[in-house]
Amino acid sequence: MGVEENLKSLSTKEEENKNRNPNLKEEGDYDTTLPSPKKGIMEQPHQPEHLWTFWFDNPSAKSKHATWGSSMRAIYTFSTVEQFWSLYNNIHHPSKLAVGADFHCFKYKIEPKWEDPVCANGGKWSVTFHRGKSDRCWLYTLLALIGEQFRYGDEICGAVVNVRGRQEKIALWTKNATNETAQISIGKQWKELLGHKETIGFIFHEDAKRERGAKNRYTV
Ligand code: MGP
Repeated sequence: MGVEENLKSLSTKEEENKNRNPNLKEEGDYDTTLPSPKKGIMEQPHQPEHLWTFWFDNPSAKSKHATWGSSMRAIYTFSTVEQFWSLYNNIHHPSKLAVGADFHCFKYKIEPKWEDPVCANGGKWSVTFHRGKSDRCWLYTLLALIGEQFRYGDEICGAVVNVRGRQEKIALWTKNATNETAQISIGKQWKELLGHKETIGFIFHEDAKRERGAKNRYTV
């Protein structure tokens, strides 16, 4: 199945879920409806290749003096596309998250930190949006991850959206920053999936650790 078709079939599920509960994204709403199985047919859950974990860093728990990441928590690990949709439909999307929040979706057992041994030699591609404008691209990024859309899928660690006062930033973290072929392929494919026309840049974590505002090593 091609990228577009795959996204479409996953997006259709989102539409179906919205139709089931049109008030879904209101504060305090929890969708408890589940798809009713057809009589006599056991529906097999769709198993992604990897388990994925959502992580959240709560801005109200952040203090200027706290160590970076000390308030970051793994909130849910999911193993099926159905579980993904139930979670996705019951959590706030970036436009509704509080300023300062960081929301991550990483492969199970990879922590969204430079210090994680799998991330340590990696880097990230990022795209910046005006505040309130990243919801669609965040969803497309999640669908591309769990739908294993990337040709260099093994290179992917996960994705994060940082919600800030004036902007939202989505970053795609990868494992081996020096593997230029893989990074360029991932960057190009990600832009294509998002329908993003502007140039995006890739920063090595090693550089980000040394200085804030590190320079892009690759651009596509
Ligand atoms: P950032 O969030 O990657 O940069 O890191 P940005 O987007 O320029 O800043 P923001 O204010 O919009 O969040 C910001 C700072 O957070 C870094 O300079 C580090 O001090 C700290 N930091 C970020 N990350 C991803 C890590 C990490 O993985 N490990 C540690 N120890 N510190 C980090």
